[in-house]
Amino acid sequence: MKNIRIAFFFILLNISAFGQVQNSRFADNFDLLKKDTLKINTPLPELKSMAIASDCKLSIGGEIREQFQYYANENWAANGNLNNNKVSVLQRYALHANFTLGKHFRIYSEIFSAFEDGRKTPNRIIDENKLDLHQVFFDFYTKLNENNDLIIRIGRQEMAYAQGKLFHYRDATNTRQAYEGIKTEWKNKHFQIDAFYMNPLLYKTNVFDDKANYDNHFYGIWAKIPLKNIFSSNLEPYLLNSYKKNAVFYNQSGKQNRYTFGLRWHKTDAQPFNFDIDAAVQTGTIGDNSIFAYNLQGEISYKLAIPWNPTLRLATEFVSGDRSSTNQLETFDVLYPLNYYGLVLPIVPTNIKDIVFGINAQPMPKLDLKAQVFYIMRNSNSDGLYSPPMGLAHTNKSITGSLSDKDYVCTMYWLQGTYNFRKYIQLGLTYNYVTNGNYIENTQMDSKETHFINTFVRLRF
Ligand SMILES: [Ca+2]
Repeated sequence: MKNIRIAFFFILLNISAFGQVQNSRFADNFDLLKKDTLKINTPLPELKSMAIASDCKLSIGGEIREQFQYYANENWAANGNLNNNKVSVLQRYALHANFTLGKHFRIYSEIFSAFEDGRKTPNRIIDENKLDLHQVFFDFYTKLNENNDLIIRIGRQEMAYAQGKLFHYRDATNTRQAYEGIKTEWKNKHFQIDAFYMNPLLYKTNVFDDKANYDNHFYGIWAKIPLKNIFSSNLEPYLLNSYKKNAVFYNQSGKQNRYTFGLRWHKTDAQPFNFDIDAAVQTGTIGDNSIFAYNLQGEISYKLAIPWNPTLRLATEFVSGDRSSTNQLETFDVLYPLNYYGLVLPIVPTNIKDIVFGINAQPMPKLDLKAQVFYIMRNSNSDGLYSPPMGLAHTNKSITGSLSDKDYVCTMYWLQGTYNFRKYIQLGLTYNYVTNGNYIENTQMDSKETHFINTFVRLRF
């Protein structure tokens, strides 16, 4: 099986394909051969915009990604270093078909296969999913009138908002996250308003065994309003409700009904100066108790007009954690986020205050270099750290059993290079070094600094 997979990979490496593709492949331009906006010559034009009948077209595409990962002291050497000095090989394959019927309908479907070899602690759902239907949805497009467009999307689908801090398809891990439900997008030149109701997918590692998780659901309204006269920025008010049948936090657990009221203001148009500010408040109930939590995030960046075009970036998060033994829960629920701190640090930004300094540069047009430093503190001593999407990751109790009074989690250094080869092949190398701060030393026996190397090659066609 392994040999077949590797042979399949090298055969496909020899096939030239497309580039400039979207991370969620359903957002690709499937009118490629009509409009040719991607300006890519492919030896496989027969896979794109195939005319099945009049006004009825089929496009096929996909992705192969191979990763090699190496850990020293994964998770600050928790679990007795089982995975030290092991190289983990992660492979994933995706194949999608986009079928458009006239101007009003399309069906998009994608199958997905992910494998891991080499870890001593294998079969993690973020690494393995042998074969499953990752997405299948139906789109209906219509014009409400001359200026207003409406899309209704029903089925299993990826979604992402606001840089993925609340909902994301989570690309860094070997498997990706999708949701099942219905979403509408109402667009005109003044705003876009999305409304959705979703169940997250509950993943299992075997063949065609993934199902919607009916114990958890969420619905919401997310608006995007361009403010052309104010730095060409965008305003995004959003309102969400999330229900979890059994939400688990360090100090409370139970049936949770949680509302999120948020406002994001950002300018991310690649001009020299950009910013992104997001503030959210959460209320609701868990068991018989009330919830009050908040999240403040800010980011500014500036691109210098000097050789290599470096962009300097400064970001911060201030996210509430549970404060004390009062009945109210103050832990912010990040819902279904991306891996904000990368693969090396499987924690989500809640009960966190951090500062991030980064620099990106392009020594040549196809090469992107990135260096970042994260300085991460715990916000409340009464609460621990949480893993994606929202599980228990690191205790609030010290080795001696009392609440830990330390709050410095770590400093993480992140070096990354990405090379885009012939538009459709991407090569990447990441190195992370994570210190063990006094909170980690205080709560985990024999904790050690973590090193992590990840290299990948990705082909998309
Ligand atoms: Ca499965």
